[in-house]
Amino acid sequence: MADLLRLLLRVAEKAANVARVCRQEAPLFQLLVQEKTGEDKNKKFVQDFKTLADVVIQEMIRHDVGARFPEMVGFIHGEESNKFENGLGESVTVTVCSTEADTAKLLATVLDGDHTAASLLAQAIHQDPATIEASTDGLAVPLSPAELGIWIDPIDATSQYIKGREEVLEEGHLSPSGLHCALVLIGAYLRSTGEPVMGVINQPFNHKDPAGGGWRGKHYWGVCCGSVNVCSVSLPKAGPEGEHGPSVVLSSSEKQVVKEALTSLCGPDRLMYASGAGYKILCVILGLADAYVLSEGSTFKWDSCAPHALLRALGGGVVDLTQSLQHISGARDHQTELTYHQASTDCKGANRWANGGGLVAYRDCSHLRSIVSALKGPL
Ligand code: 2IP
Ligand code: CA
Ligand code: CA
Repeated sequence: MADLLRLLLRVAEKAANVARVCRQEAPLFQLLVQEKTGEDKNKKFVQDFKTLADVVIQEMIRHDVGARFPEMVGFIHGEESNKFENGLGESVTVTVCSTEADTAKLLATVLDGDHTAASLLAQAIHQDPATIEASTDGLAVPLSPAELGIWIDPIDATSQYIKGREEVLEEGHLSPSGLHCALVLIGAYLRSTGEPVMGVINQPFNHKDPAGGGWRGKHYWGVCCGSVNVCSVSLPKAGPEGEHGPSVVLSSSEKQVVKEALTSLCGPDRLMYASGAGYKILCVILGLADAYVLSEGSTFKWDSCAPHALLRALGGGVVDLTQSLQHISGARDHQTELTYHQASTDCKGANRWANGGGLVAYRDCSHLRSIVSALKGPL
């Protein structure tokens, strides 16, 4: 199944190209950032284009994975629906066609006849990405495609992607907002148990090419199944024991009680804020924070599946916060780890796939335990 990993790395890179093209090519960029002015139809059209970038990327990934592994067709899910309504109120199903010309033709119907924009998008979708550097040689993954399902978030942290603030990243530091928070997330899980087993994260806007060639990305991957635990990120060295509590990253919209309880545990300097659910879990993977705590059910299976697989490969995980709070302290168990195969039957629409109980993403179980006990009283 190392073939699947290589394919996911390739399609994630293609997705990153599409995300970059939408910002680099003037006709697409204008659609992306256009202010919502004018009549209602225009407002809706611009809003739709933002979603279209996501839909197109998701369909491209679904198409490429399904073409190579037909056993997975029907089990490749994502955030977006491919049913799309254009500015004229017509319903169009966005798919990737067998030729670039056909894809361009279909996209033009969604883009209200804007052939330039449609051709640029189709070109990026049908282009082969540059070869991905990933040392997957010799990696044997004991899984078959018929056992797996996939969750795709074509662009996580869309608001940061649209705003497009450029940040120069400092090695070893978390940068709270900006283009670098936008990530392509593709995770694979076991259909039988819902465990996340393989994940690919592509960060399309990691740094600017010093030679002026535009944005360059970065990718990360991990596999965790049976005795195979491999991650492209090596575990950062643990800090000096006992001196501090864990460092924790939160959403800026986190509840005050949670901020207060964690300030007592961690100290005020060790609480950080960042945009993007995927980016916050990536910060934990990279050791820029020890944990990510979220008390609300505002993330979804497609946000956490891919980065969860990387954390598991590093010996950590992502648990349901509400369930963890109900558990007897000290007992480290896998029962509270998030799973990816079952919808919540008591919810409707996208919320069926929400991580409804909130979450804690962690690398080290001892941090998880101290965080859960610190939150037990206040929550
Ligand atoms: C969002 C995005 C947001 C996040 C939210 C996700 O996904 O990652 O940034 O909120 O939970 O669902 P926050 O930044 O407050 O953590 P998308 O951008 O794909 O809608
Ligand atoms: Ca998301
Ligand atoms: Ca998204």
